[in-house]
Amino acid sequence: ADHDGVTSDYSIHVDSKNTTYTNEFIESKYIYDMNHCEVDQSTKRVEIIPRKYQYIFRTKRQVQRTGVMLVGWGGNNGSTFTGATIANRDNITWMRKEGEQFPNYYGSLTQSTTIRIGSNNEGKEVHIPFNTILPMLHPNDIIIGGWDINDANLYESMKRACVFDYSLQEKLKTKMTEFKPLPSIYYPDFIAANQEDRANNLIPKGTKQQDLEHIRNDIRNFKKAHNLEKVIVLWTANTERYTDVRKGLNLTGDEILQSIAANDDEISPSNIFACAAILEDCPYINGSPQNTLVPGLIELAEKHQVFIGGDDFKSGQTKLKSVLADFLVSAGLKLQSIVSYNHLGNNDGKNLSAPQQFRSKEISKSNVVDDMVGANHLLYNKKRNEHPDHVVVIKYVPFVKDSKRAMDEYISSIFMNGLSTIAIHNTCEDSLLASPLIIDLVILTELMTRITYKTNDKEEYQSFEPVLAILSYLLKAPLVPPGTPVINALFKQHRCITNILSACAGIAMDTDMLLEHKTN
Ligand code: NAI
Ligand code: DG6
Repeated sequence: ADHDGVTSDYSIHVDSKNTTYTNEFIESKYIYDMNHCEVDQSTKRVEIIPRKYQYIFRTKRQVQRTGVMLVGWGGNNGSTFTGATIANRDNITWMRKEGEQFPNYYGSLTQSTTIRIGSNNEGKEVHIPFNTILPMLHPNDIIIGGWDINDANLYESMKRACVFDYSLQEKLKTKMTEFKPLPSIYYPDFIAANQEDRANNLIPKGTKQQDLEHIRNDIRNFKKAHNLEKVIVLWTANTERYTDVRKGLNLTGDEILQSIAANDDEISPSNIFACAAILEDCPYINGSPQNTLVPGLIELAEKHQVFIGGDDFKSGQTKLKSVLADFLVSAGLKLQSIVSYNHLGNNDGKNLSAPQQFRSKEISKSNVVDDMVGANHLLYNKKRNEHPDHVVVIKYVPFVKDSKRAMDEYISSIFMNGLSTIAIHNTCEDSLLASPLIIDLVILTELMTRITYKTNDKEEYQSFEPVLAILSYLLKAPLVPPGTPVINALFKQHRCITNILSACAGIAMDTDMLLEHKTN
């Protein structure tokens, strides 16, 4: 009764001199208040100097005709994302023993969440759908394509994934059969040896330079064939092992281009895809944990002003971890031990049963509490480099297929040295958690390509920094511009997105103070 919600067929209009609407743009003047701090260790005093920065944000109103090219299209995520998008677009319903089922976009930040925007005359809170804050691409309109080293069409992939109910698979059969992944690049050294029998859909064997040209050509063809204004390339293929990062190989843009030209063994398939995307002016998103986006590729993206984002979709266990750890540490409880165990039986689990690929995942799953621990020096002694124990276990159990089991134990020291142990068990189809993230990553990345800003000292509007840290909410090991802080705490990441979009729309951001209800 205390809420007033609107649906996605509403639009918003901001009645303020700081927000202007033209046919082409939404323009918003925004004052960014920031505390500059000077810490004097000798006098133990923190001097806080409030500073104000003026920004003008400009958002193009016209959404671009956008395609996504998935690397690993025939995998569980690729087929689930594709089938779900078709089911939603065509309003396909299906039967299961509980009765008729309707498609939805649950789990998608852009499609299934709301933002509190203010209050109405009766003091009721007004919530708007996330995707009405600024003009956004609709998932039903995303044109989907991509590559896979396996030649199965998308119907066969969907069947193999065992994610959707049988009757939904049958209803999607005609459309999904039409989709066939393009042949891809396979360098066996990078994914688990147990994937070899899938590799039957490969581009002709040549040099890595030829592979790069081939993929660039695929992107150009896809863009032209579908008359697209924007193509986003997103890696949802198998987790690769880490590549070396060293001088001469991939520390600069020139080095990585030279290493590709020299056919260097340490250039991975994902390096080639990222490089091809950047050179084709297409944003590249890494949904897996490997270190594709080496310094040389970041430099290349900066040079070409193309957005990149990564790493590793953040779906269930890690999302919860980044909430729970934040809650415990923010409550003044000293989180001492986290043990995260998973077993799953899909092809991802099979690939991760190999040590080097597991190691990539272990790294991305392990660093997710560092910022919360680092922010509380009262609980964790910085000089002693105190940090909770953190162990990650993943086991492959074919029988459970895509239905992943995740068990976590959190032990914290509490008041007067008591202990609190929290144990969590989650069972859930992994790909049904990951696929909505693909939707959000595409929609938010497309939106970011339409936003520019200007500060007082600049003449020209410019794009945001090419490394899209704003996508951190959706990714386990957020890639951020060199030298900038990594934020893992989930609700800080959430506020970062909603506040930046609010600023661009010219809406005062939600401070949660609700002063109107606390003052006379
Ligand atoms: P999957 O194993 O079902 O699909 C991967 C697909 O990539 C396969 O069809 C495989 O043939 C293909 N592939 C491998 N190398 C390729 C290459 N060089 N070029 C083109 N295709 C290639 O895996 P799934 O479950 O779809 O996951 C995909 C990735 O997303 C994995 O790295 C996984 O760790 C990551 N991920 C998955 C999450 C989930 O909840 N499902 C969450 C977080 C990350
Ligand atoms: C088992 O850990 C397989 C992985 O690919 C995960 O399922 C995936 O990375 C999701 O992990 P999380 O921690 O975001 O739920």
